[in-house]
Amino acid sequence: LCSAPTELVGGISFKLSEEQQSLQELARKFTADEILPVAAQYDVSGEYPWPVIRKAHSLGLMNLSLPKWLGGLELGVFDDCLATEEFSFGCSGIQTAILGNGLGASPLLMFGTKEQQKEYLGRLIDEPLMCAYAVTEPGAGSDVAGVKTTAVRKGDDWVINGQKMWITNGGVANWYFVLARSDPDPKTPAGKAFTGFVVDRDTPGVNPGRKEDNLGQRASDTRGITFEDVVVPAKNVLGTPGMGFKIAMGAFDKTRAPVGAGAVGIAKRALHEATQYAMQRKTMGVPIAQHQAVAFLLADMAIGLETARLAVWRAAYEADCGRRNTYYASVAKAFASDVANKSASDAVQVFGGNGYNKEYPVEKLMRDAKIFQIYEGTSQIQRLIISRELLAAAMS
Ligand code: CS8
Ligand code: FAD
Repeated sequence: LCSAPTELVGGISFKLSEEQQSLQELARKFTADEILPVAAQYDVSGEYPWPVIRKAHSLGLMNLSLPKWLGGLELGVFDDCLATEEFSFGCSGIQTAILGNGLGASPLLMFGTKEQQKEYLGRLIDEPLMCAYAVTEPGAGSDVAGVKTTAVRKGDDWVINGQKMWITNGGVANWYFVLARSDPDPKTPAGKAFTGFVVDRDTPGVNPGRKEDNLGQRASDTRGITFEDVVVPAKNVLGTPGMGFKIAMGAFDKTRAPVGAGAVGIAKRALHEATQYAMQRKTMGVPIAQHQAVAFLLADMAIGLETARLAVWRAAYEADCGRRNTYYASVAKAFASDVANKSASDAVQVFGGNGYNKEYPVEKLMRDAKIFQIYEGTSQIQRLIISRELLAAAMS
């Protein structure tokens, strides 16, 4: 599936297809009508934004990549990025809750059997249900190969024991993708030592903890989850036993561009708010936008926004063309995250004292932006991946 612009084969085009323009407009209208008006309220209450999720589901704005044979839209990573940027403009916490389903579903989309897809992805289409991707543990975040949760084969079943941490949608998910070590031999390489499972939330022994009290993206539900003698049928193994690490990595290739798009949404909002404010606020007899020092802050925010979006689009395009996009996905995710953080911080600067206050929207952007440099692989890990890919290509 290649849903990116294709009319200039061999050249380059920034023209969205009619379908992509419609999706972008729908997501933009949904953000204006349903997300922006409630973003501050969810930031304060920390409640899960179920009404927004249900509305998004009813309008077909959730689970965009699910296949047509299940009743989905079968859209590409590029399309997902278009919608995600819009949602994040309104509230990146609500956007993360929505995109969390994309990450949870990604291993099943790539490696699930028809039966697994029908049972678990089909549910997401039928009802506004959430799923989650449970890989990180208290002792293993950047180092996925350090995952300690175990899976032991017992007859036709597997028994999972361990603890996951920082799981988005952890308390509201209907099912989880879970990565566990299935080969206890420490000498077995990561690429063969782990198995990926789909685990129903209501399986005995699955226990989500309390909602974590995070700095930003407070509408998103983040939890630890314990797995205590959780019995999972062998039919819930994704791919084959031992493939789990590669499945977990493959999912990131699809989702790091959309996560970057979420960061672009913050950068766009920061520029929007800062520009509006700079044209109204006066000092020394003129709007502050007329002070070059302030205007250049806006210009730098614009440079970041435009270039980060290009990096995200490139990474998404590569994925939709069926090429391994690990390098581009990490470039996009790392760059867009840094841009979002600089832009949000600069927006606070443009607002002066008001920027530091909760009566104005930009302090939330600064709190929300930080997580983009941490989740879905930290900025350091993206650079590790980029440098490894770069050097491997140079040596080949
Ligand atoms: O550990 C890896 C890594 O990616 N770490 C970062 C972890 C991370 O990103 N966590 C995010 C958790 S999810 C989250 O935060 C959700 S955010 C909110 C949700 C809402 C928004 C969506 C690493 C550091 C890159 C690699 O670690 P190593 O242990 O050094 O492994 P490698 O030697 O590189 O690889 C081992 C084998 O795996 C194969 N591999 C590696 N990358 C890939 C990809 N696709 C397929 N296969 C892959 N991308 C690699 O080739 C090795 O296989 P061999 O057969 O041994 O050669
Ligand atoms: P560590 O790995 O302990 O890293 C600590 C610091 O050391 C970081 O700055 C890191 O960059 C640096 N560092 C570590 N190793 C290296 C290295 N080799 N080279 C250079 N620097 C290094 N996980 C999921 O599985 N599913 C989710 O849905 C999910 N959602 C999340 C939502 C939120 C709000 C948060 C906070 C986290 C979420 N995570 C999720 C986990 C997230 O992916 C991890 O927090 C992240 O990958 C970092 O892992 P860590 O917290 O263990 O930090």
